[in-house]
Amino acid sequence: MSKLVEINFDGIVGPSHNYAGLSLGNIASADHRGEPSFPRAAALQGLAKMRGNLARLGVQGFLLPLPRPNTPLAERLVLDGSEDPALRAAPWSASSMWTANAATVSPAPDTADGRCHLTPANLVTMLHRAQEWPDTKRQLDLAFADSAHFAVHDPVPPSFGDEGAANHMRLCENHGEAGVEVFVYGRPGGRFPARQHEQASRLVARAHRLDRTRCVFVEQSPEAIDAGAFHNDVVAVANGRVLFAHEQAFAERGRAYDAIRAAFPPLEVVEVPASEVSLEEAIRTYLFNAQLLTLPSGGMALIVPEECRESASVWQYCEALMASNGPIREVIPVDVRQSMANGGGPACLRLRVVCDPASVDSRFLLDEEKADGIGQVIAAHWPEQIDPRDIGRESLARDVIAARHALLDALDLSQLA
Ligand code: SUG
Repeated sequence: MSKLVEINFDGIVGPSHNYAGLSLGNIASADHRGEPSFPRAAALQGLAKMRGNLARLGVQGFLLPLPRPNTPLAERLVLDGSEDPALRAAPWSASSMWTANAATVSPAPDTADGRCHLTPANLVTMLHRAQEWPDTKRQLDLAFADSAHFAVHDPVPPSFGDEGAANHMRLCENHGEAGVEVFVYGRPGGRFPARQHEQASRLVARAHRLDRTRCVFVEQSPEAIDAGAFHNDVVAVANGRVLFAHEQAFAERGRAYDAIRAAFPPLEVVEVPASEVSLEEAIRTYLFNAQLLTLPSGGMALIVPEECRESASVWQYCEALMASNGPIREVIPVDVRQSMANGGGPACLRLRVVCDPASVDSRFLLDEEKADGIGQVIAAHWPEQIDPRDIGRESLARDVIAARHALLDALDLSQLA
């Protein structure tokens, strides 16, 4: 029997979590710009989500916050107080919490050499995110060090923007069997940046040595990007045979579904019509930025943000979905409001890796006891509140660095300091 299972590696929200409004095209980030943030609450919300999924699935991983403030970047930016506050905030960003953007992952059954391939995302479209990959790669190199099972690549070279798993979906009969990988790219020219470049997607597929007949390249709809769906995972999510997508997720949707079905005939599309949930409401509530999980019982559950339950149209749709005979039988809201206010829902906060848990460095795998320990470190060390005016202050820098070090110590991962 295959030992391959899907493990969700959630990003632990870092102690510098703040609302600096750095992401053009991400409406939540722009709307909350300048507001105080609550890093401790944010990290505890993320931890509670992890605990819920650990209980549901029996397995859960995590990745650590990256070193912030990023002093070498701050030095290169020659920050002297005269600069734009957005520039000052970039080295402080806790954006690595959204591990769906950490890498693109092709599980072993999909690749020519039978190893799981990971390519860290270069995230070159935005400065605060482009700084992530070297530290992300260090962490992936450690967590997935077993080269009999994993290959960790270098990122795609600039200027081809790569946003990782947020623009990648996988369809399969079972997680441990060969799947079909769907890469979703954007075309530039709209009012917001199209962050995923087609050539980046194609390069990743080649580097991972995927079977060409089991890869599909699909264009994200320009209207979705213009409405604020800066990543495909804001308007679509896949799991097993199921593609759950908004009607306006893809450019030429009929052709997109046909191309996916040609590579993966058992495809089941659960499409949400705009007449039931508008694109704007889908983006505001992040209905599609959900974790679509196969439960041990075999059924699927959709882990959605609490914001979905508060929206009349979205919740009405979810209730009908649960009552239907379709593949998604449960919709479970979770509170990740601190992350949501920066445009990161339940799906942004996790990187899916299909692998044998025994092949992963166990320091990156969660159990109840470790969750308690992480919770204690967060409660004791994470700042309760950050006012954007505090960004850049020496005393806050000291607190943020010390908080991260306390976590690394508790997890025996001081080598990432
Ligand atoms: O890249 N927000 C992130 C949100 C990433 C969501 N990820 C996925 N959809 N997979 C982004 O836009 C906001 C940071 C700020 O404004 O300070 C930010 O980077």
